[in-house]
Amino acid sequence: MISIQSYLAEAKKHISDTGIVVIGNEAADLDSMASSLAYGYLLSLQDPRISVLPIMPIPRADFALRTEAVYVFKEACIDLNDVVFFDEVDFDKLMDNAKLVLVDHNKLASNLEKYNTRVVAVLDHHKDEGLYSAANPRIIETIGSTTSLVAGEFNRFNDEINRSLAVLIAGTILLDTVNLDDEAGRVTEADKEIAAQVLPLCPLSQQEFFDNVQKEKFNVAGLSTNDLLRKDYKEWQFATMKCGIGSALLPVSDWSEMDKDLAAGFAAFSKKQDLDVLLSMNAYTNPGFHRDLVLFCKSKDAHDALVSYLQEKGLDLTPLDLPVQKQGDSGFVGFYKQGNPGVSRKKLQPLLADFS
Ligand SMILES: [Mn+2]
Repeated sequence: MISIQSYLAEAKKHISDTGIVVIGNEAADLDSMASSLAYGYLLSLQDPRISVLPIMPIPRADFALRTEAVYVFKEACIDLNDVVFFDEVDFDKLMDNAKLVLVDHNKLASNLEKYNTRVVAVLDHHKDEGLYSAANPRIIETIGSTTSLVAGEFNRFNDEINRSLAVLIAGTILLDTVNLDDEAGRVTEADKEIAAQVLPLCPLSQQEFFDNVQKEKFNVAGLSTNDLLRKDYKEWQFATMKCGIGSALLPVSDWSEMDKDLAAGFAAFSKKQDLDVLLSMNAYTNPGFHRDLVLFCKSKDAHDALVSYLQEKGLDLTPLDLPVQKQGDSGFVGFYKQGNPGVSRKKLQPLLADFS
C-alpha cells in the first residue's frame, strides 16, 4: 500500500489533473488540516485513478502560527513540501474540473460559496446547516474530532491505518477532546474507540503525546496581536454586519502586557478585514477553564448595544480592569471576563447572526 507521504507527493505532482479537492474549514485548525490529508489519502486508496488533492485553506506562511499542527505533522513525518496551501494554487482554475469534499465544516466559506454545486461529500462535526443533501457520504455527527469520522471511514472500507496516519489522527483526537476527558464535554464513545485503535501505533504514550500537543497549542511566544488574531480566525457576513472572531489562548491580561496598545492592534486588524465587529474569544486554563472576551466595534454606541445583547443571552460579561486605551480614532474596544465559559465560538456565531 502506498504511504500517506508518497500519496501527498504524487497528488502535488499531478496537481493539474486534480479531480477532487479536499478542504477543511477556514480557521485551518489541526482537525481541519489532518482530516483533509487523511481523507484525501483514503479517497485515493479507494480509486487510484482519481487525483485527490487536499488543500490547506491558508497561506503557507500562516502554517507556522499553528504550532500544534507543526508539531503533529512533524511527528507524523509529513513533509511540508508535499502539502499544498491556498496561496500556491489557482483555485478557480482547479475548479474548472474538480469536485469538492468538505471536512470539519459543512458550509463553504463565503469566498468559496460560488462552488456550492461542486460539493460531493461532507464529513463534519459542526451544527448541520442542511446543505448539500446529495453529498455522499454526508456524515455530520456530534463527535469530538472530525479525524474520528475519517478513521471510521478507513475502518468501514477495511483500509489499514498505518503509523503516520495513526499519529496524525491520535494527536488530533487528543487535542480536540482534551485527552479524552469526559469532564471537558467533547469526547464521545466513538472518539474513544478510534483512540484505542490508533494510540498503540504511536511512538509516545497518550499522556506524553497530549502534553506535547497541548503545550504547543498554548505556545504564543513571540506572536504579535495580528498573529494572535489570525492564528485561529473565522469571519461571517451577517445581515447587517461583517463579523470576525479570533480565538486566542491566553488571558487578556497577559495579552495586554505583551502589547501595550491592544486597541490599535484590534483597530488595524478590523480595518484590514473591513469588519463591523471584531471579537477575540480567549480560552485558557488557570487551572480551571476560563474565557475572556474582547469586543471591538466601530463606535462606542455599537459596542454598548452588542454588550447588552450578549448579556441578555447569558454570557455574563464583567469588564476587566486593564491599563489599556479603549477608544481609538476608528472604534472602541472593550475587555471582559466571560463568566459563562460554556459559550464557545460555535455557539456565539448563531447568536450574532440573530443580532444583526
Ligand atoms: Mn473540528
